[in-house]
Amino acid sequence: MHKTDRIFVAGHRGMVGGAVVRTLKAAGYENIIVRTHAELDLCDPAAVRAFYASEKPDVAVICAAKVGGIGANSAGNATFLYENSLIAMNTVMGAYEAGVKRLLFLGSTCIYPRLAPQPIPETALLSSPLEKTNEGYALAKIAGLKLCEYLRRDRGVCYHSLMPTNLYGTGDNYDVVGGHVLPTMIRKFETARVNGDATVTLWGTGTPLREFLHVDDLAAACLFVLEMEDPPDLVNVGSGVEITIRGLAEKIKAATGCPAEIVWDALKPDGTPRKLCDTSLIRSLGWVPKIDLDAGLERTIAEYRSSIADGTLRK
Ligand code: GFB
Repeated sequence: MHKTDRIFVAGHRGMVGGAVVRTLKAAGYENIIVRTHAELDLCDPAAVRAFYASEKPDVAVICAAKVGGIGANSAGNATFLYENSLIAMNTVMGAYEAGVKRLLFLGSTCIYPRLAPQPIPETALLSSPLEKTNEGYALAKIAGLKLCEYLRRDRGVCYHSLMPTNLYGTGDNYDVVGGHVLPTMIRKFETARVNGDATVTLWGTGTPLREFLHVDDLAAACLFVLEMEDPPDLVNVGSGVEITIRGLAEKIKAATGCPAEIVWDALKPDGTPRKLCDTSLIRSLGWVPKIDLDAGLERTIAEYRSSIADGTLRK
């Protein structure tokens, strides 16, 4: 990738796309092309084809997706499968048809089987059944990464994928129904602290294990693989550190200074019991994460408080 390349970042208004744009610019890549949803509907193949034909990017980074936490996914598998399949097929095949030579496709470690070996190596893909709560999303992401793999193998373009673990950070979605666990917990504990509530209700049993990565670390990993001449087809990105959901709740309760008691609603789903990705491949290539969970949480809580104060919270 060259500093003068025209780089299309799909999904720049999302948490991941926003971080990728910031990171590319900070590294001296100024020629970045973005489109809002209103300007370009990525589910519309003709619109995406016309966009690529007129803009002719050299590189595409596909961060756009319909995303959500366990609540949104389990209630909306049909939509998650449909929209994410369309976005993946249109952005990847559209790029290929327009002669884009380089493309990075982003997915999620929920592409791996529910009971994959832990930590989960890239080779666990398609080795056994998926977690049901997010099967639709996972299938769409698997289709996208496979399309990249086939185009690279059969047609000689450098299309490759990164699979990040559970992400959090700047620009996250704080919707308590559809959001992911970490921003939701920040919002729940902060709201309880401000309102003086006696309890905070969280979902499931608190026993599942998750791994969290700050989105700026992911963006650095994106730049790292984009600057490689011959990156592997599929690479995991994670912090390598896991924590129980109960442990995360205790951490956020302490970091927000919220005295409320935690109540677990076991009628809500736990999802996959454990999801720690094996990051030995990306580490062997030379990438390491820089933001540990305590530092990342401190920063994210401060950003949450300032976005509440200035009315810019995404929810
Ligand atoms: O982050 P999360 O929504 O999704 O939930 P997944 C992680 C865990 O946190 C589950 C528990 O065990 C939840 O039961 N949890 C506890 C809560 N309290 C809450 C709460 O208030 N809100 C939420 N949302 N969870 C998603 C997938 O899976 O992860 C996506 O559905 C994607 O496809 C994403 O892969 C990264 O980690 O289970």
